[in-house]
Amino acid sequence: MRDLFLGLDCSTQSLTALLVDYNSGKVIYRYSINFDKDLPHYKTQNGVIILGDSQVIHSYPLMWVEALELLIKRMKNEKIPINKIKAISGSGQQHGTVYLNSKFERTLKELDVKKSLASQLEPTLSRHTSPIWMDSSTTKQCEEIRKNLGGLISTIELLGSNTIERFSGPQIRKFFQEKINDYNNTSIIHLVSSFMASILLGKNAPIDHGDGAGMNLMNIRTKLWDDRALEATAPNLKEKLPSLAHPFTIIGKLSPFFVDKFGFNPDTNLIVWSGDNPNSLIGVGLIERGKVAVSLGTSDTYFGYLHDLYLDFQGEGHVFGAPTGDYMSLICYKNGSLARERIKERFNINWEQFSEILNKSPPGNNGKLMLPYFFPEIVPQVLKPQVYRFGFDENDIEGNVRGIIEAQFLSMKLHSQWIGEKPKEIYATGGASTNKDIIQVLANVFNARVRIFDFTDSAALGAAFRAVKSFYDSEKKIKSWHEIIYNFIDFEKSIMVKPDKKYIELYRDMLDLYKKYEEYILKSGKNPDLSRLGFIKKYF
Ligand code: ADP
Ligand code: XUL
Repeated sequence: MRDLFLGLDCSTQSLTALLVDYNSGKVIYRYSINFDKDLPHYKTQNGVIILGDSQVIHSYPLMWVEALELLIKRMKNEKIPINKIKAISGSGQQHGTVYLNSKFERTLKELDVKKSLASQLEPTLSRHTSPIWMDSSTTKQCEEIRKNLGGLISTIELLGSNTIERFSGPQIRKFFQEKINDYNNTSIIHLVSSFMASILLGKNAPIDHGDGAGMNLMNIRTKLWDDRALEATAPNLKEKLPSLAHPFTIIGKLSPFFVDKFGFNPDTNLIVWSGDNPNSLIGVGLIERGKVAVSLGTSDTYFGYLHDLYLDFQGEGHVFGAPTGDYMSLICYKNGSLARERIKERFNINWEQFSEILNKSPPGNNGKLMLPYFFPEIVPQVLKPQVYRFGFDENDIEGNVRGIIEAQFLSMKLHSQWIGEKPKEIYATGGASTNKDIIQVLANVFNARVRIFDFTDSAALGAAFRAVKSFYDSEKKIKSWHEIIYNFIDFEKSIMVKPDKKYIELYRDMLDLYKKYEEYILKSGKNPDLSRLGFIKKYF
């Protein structure tokens, strides 16, 4: 008898399923629904819609629901043994909020197998779109909440993060201020993760501590909703939020809708969902200190396992709950894959050509340097997008290709210093981690080895690992994280990209230069052009 587990990941651009077989330690099925391509009637671009200006970015909860039904339908049509699945867990893009009215839970309990999920759930939404992590339109609300909580330091002490534009609390406050009637008609506010879990469960599912920490509403120490934060955000908010749960909680059995319509086993367990970054932490096997992961997905993130709570009082970094019950640190960039794609599209090249061009230019880019704010940026905070180029222009193909990659990793190195530990090894994941040439620049800038895996779906894999762990623990066949991770991930087989020691000093100097340009542009610092000329003289 095979023990199968399903990990789902509802990310910015796609919904992915990984079916894993614990006994063979293998992923036996992968399927992904791309929102733009497979559900074109929502007219999303890269899974999102831009409302008004570049700061208001939403997506459609019904699109995620339709994707879920489509995905499971395809699994059934392909005769995947879904009746053998023991447990399911999932992952969602973090921070996004879904607003539902009083019909939601009743509708979930009475779902009709003859009708589609989306058509039945449409009347239960009190807001048809969801603000997602790319939205940066809540600066006013962030300031109001922060002030109410006693300023930057006390906010970070309480919540593990500063108030941040994309986080759920400020987004909820904006909705309450701008659409008071719709807010009052909202009975429950879910995260993407708990919304998707609720549909599978057939009733409201809790939010886990990993994703809950990305809301500006959860006390980072007690891991409970914080009354002061709730009050500073919107009235009667506590009654509109699901409960909070440990990341290994079994939340119930799969809803009869999925059992009757698709043939799942009625005994299929559901494990609480979490955010994509906490899931990825476990999905790449990060359960110890000294190593960090860099995820190059729609967002670029840099994160690591924390045994103890460790806060960034500068306010750029975040602390979330980790799937192990400990903590994780994280910084997140909006100018990730989509910014790299801007350069790729500008010169009409594919990723192979992008790599070739990257390799033609030398490390240090002949002293050409970019500040890559194609979109509003999170770290450092840049609300009005603008790309700054020093020593080259937008028509210089080599300058731009190397310029963006070096800028992204230099910024990551600069802004991750609060975490304290210098990583000896970096685990790379996400769509762009398949690109070895991009990864070589990461290794050189950080002067660290980078491990590339033969899978990039670390969030879905992490969700499957959490399903494995919770299921076996509940059956008293306890398995350690180490055992589960090593059962599936063959670390020997992963590719190791080594830093080229020739460039240690060059990138140290370039980091200094990058910092000066950031200060020059963002904090009206001194113009560092002379230092850049010195850099060119020294290395080129
Ligand atoms: P998410 O999970 O956030 O939706 P993924 O981790 O699936 O995103 O990553 C998708 C991104 O990966 C695409 O937007 C694309 O830019 C990038 N990508 C895919 N292949 C390559 C490649 N060979 N080189 C660089 N980037 C790539
Ligand atoms: C993390 C963040 C993004 C999203 C989407 O704080 O905003 O990484 O989780 O991937």
